[in-house]
Amino acid sequence: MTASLDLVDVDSLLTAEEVDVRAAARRFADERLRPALPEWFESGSIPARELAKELGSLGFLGMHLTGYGCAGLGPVAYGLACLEIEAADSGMRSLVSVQGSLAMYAIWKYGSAAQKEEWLPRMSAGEAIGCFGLTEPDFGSNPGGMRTNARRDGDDWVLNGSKMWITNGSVADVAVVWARTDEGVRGFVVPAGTPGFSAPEIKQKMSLRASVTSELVLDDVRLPASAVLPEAQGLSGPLGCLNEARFGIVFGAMGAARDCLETAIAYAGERTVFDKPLSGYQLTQGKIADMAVELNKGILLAVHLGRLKEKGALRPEQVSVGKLNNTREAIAIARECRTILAANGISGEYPIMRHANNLESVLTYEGTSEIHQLVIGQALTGQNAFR
Ligand code: TGC
Ligand code: FAD
Repeated sequence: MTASLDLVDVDSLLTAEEVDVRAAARRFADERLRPALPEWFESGSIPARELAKELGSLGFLGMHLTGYGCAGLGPVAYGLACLEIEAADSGMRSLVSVQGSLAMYAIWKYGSAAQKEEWLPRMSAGEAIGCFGLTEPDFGSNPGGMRTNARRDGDDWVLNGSKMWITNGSVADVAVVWARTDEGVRGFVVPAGTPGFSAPEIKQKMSLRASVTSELVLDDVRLPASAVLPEAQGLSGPLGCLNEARFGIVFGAMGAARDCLETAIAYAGERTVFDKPLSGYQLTQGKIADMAVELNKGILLAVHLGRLKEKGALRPEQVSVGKLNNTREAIAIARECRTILAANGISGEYPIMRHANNLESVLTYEGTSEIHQLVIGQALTGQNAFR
């Protein structure tokens, strides 16, 4: 956060290492990502392979994991990197989250020694891209209903089904695919070239356009016994990965919000209406003050959850508090900032509408707001209201 927006001195809660990581991520976002994003968003295509290698060389892929070339940094450092990258674009943070917190984390946490050796060093370097296939066309919020199945055939597994809305799918070298088996839900490591596996890209997105989103099709995909993730059994496997990615979003969403607010404050200082700067009107200052208060509260919450995570004390419903609050407030901030820029607010010359559109996806993926309300509701009341 710039000094001027850091109203409550969140910086004083950070270590020198965390500040350094944040500065490196901000530099990359400002120099490499921000100038290119309007064009990537407009064309709906990104140089995913180049970006993965650059992010890998800077240590941003799987940066909170240990070993296999991963940086082994703490959760707050990881969160701050997500924040700075999402200040450029949520799609860029998605690339980082899906690679590090979903695909790599699944292999790191539940994989065999051979799976880890084969994939993690290349993935942390950005030489191999991963995706994470949980959602299906008919089962998003309720992944336990999944139809994708894996049956044993001798020593092999044979997978059939489809996954939907999968980030990085078409550019992935490896897919972590969750499937129903006789033993409950299991995870499988599927190399992209496996016969019967395809990943057509989803087009015509109005949100997260600077991100690859795909369907995964599994048509009699035959895999060796060694492809199953040995340490994941049941739905707690994929849901355990979601905790990691949701944590990154708690920080990331505040990056998109900060970028909108910085843009709006600068604009209001330059724009003259009725003979004086827009920033000199009480209505404008009321908006700016309210947004800055929510931004500071959101970042404080993110850092607090990060400190709990450092101690191994972060519970899933606490992650839900952060994901629910910070995505909801980020999209509210983006929309309010858009009003300050008025017509210019809808132009791609400014990042605000792009962030607002992206945040529609961020509000939905990694558990919709309603799902996080229900997780929190269940924790408070003891009643399961999902079904
Ligand atoms: P339920 O019966 O409650 O639980 C089944 C098993 O899972 C355990 N569990 C968890 N474990 C770890 N972390 C969590 N957060 C967990 N929540 C539940 C639970 O203890 C149980 O374990 P066991 O050993 O007893 O079997 O499951 P349910 O079917 O009632 O579902 C609960 C619900 C609705 C909260 C869950 O299904 C859910 O979170 N749904 C939302 C799905 C979702 O978030 N999908 C995201 C897909 S990935 C994505 O969007 C990537 S976006 C790209 C980017 O990040 O940029
Ligand atoms: P649904 O589950 O059909 O929900 C529809 C509506 O019903 C929502 O408002 C929801 O909150 C509400 N609802 C659902 N259940 C209840 C209930 N019990 N009570 C009240 N309301 C309820 N998934 C992956 O696996 N991997 C990825 O990499 C990935 N990347 C994505 C990228 C993008 C750009 C997007 C948009 C999505 C991505 N997803 C990914 C999918 C995402 O996780 C799902 O879209 C999300 O979980 C919601 O599922 P759904 O869209 O099927 O909505």
